Amino acid sequence: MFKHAIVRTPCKNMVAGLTGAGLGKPDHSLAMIQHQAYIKVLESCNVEVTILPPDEKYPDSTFVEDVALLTPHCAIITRPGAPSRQGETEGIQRAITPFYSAVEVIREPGTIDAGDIMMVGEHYYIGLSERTNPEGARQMIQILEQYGMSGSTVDLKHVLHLKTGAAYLENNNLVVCGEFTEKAEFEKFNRIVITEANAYSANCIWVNDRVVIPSGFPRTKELISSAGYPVIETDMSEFQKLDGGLSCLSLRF
Ligand code: CIR
Repeated sequence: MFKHAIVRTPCKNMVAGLTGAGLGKPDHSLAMIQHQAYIKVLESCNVEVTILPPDEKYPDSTFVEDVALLTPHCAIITRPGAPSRQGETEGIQRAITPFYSAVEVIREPGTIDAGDIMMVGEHYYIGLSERTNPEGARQMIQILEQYGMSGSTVDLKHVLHLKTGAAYLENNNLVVCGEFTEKAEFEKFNRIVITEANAYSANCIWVNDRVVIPSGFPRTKELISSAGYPVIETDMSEFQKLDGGLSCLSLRF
């Protein structure tokens, strides 16, 4: 179960965020409304949410998930693959200090975005992507092993991050889309397959036995409800314009 979450308020400069989505610029005022609703959703799942202030220096800084991996045993500060995001780690390191005494860091030349890391119990799947290089993954696995956990890599072809197309919902249930539907390493899971038309909703989050999905995907809602979860929908349109999914907006631990 998660007790805490950390989020960062979107900055006005989010309009300059990285994106390949081709959906236009996000509207900051609407993003603020959606972000506040997202926080309420997390609170309704019984997590205490720490809200960090906007950081105009970093347009993508609302996507806090990428800059740290928060495990039950230690926190690991990542080294984001996009140079424009590397400075985001400083603020996150400060924010996690009250919660963690064991804090590790990924070092150059390793790069890793935690959007590429999916937790399945004590094992962590790490996508090798344009953001996460083999050295970043190697350092991450070494740190996980030091604390009694484990990790393995997954090659990615098309998606930005591993969690763009896969989400673990606990109880052996795994949401998969696109290239993840056929991966041998995921065959052992009870796979909930999302079609390409609904691909954005494959990035959903399990929070204390509920599943939060983006609004506008009735088929995904149906599939996840049928697997036995109460589903909560929340509007994500402005974050989608920056390639950001539901998981990217929070660190849950
Ligand atoms: C980026 O390209 O880094 C941001 N615009 C979106 C990050 C999304 N994060 C995630 O999928 N974990």
